[in-house]
Amino acid sequence: MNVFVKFSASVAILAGLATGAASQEILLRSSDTHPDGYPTVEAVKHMGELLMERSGGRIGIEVYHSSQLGEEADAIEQTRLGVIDIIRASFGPFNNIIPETKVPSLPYIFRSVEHMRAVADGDIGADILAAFEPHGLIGLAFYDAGARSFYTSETPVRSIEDMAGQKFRVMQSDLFVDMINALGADAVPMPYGEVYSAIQTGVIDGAENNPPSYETALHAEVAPYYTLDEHLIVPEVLAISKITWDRLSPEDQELVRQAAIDSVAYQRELWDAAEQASLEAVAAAGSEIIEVDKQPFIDAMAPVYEQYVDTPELQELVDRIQALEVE
Ligand code: GTR
Repeated sequence: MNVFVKFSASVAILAGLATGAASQEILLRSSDTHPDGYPTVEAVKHMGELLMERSGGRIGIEVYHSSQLGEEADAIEQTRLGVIDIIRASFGPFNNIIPETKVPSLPYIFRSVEHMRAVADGDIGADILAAFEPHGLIGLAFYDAGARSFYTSETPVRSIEDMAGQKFRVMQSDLFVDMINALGADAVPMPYGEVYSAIQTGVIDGAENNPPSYETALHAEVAPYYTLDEHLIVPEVLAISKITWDRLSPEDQELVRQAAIDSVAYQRELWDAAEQASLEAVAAAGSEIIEVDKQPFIDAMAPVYEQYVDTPELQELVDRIQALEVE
């Protein structure tokens, strides 16, 4: 089947065009779990504008935000199958599928957001993105997601001891389940969209995420204690289905890849502003922002590294990341 026919059909439907005027156009469907206006959603829209401009109006992106195309783990599968063209997701839900994605998902692997950005922008980032291809996806770029911290509904976490016996939602990744176990708590993997009501009904005691997610998913309403332990600086990834990719000409592939790369600076700019604003907004709305001694959390992670850095290749990636000096 000629892909351009498929794409032009969706263009015609989405744009309400009755004629074949749009028959040369390619409209890529992109999935994001976050609401409209969130930095990742806006950055992919920006990528779409760059593509439109550079392709003379031939290639565009339609961003489906708020999990309209399904929760993250399902949307990843749909992208591997070519039903969705582009997925913007955390590295976390890829962990059980693509071994290399476990490395940027390890707790405290990055010393800072600057360290993560330096890894993302260099050879190590390129090697991690290249690891997507055998799994039906082409990794295009890293986006920022700041640092994730724990939040709870009833019992604030003021030290690692307060983790004991509490149930935390994690993304669907075995690594995160064992990370929670290593901290003395219980993990409940579940889709992002179910977290609010799971906390509200007491199925779980809390979750973990970065401040903009904590704010925009309204988790702050039901879990007002936010502990700045910053256990994960797990980045986001932007990936395109290999099925879609293989249907593009080499020239169009280059346009798509470059537009993705060029959207990173915009995403970071939006991210930096959103992170601080979210912390201030949730604090103003009544959340308690708790400073905590991170060292016991860092120390507790050794078994997670032992279990999940389980091949010489993954160990080498860890070593390269740890050895990378940042100005
Ligand atoms: C957010 C991330 C989402 C999603 C979500 C989650 O920080 O941007 O892609 O992974 O966390 O916890 O499910």
